[in-house]
Amino acid sequence: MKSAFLLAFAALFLIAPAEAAKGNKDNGKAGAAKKEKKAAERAERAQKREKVDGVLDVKDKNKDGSLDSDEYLIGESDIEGAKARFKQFNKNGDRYMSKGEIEDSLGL
Ligand SMILES: [Ca+2]
Ligand SMILES: [Ca+2]
Repeated sequence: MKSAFLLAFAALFLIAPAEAAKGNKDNGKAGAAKKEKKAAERAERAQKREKVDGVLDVKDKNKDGSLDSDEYLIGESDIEGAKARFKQFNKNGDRYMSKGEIEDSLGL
């Protein structure tokens, strides 16, 4: 009776760490996948930010860090579409599409 108890007790100690290790491994995998996804999202956001910077670089003629509609519409082939986009991006409805507004609109 006593030995059976000891055996069960010993088995508990053998199984428990194995289960714990398995759990950690699974968590590790999920964690790594999550980290990878986050890294990919971060990279995508960084890429979008670079694009925003690029667009501002080209279009922000007076270098005030935001685009008025004239600046934004220069070089756009689809003026009506660009106007709609300007309205959509210009969240606070002033005359400027700020870098922050552009980034917000892109989910950055
Ligand atoms: Ca400007
Ligand atoms: Ca604005």
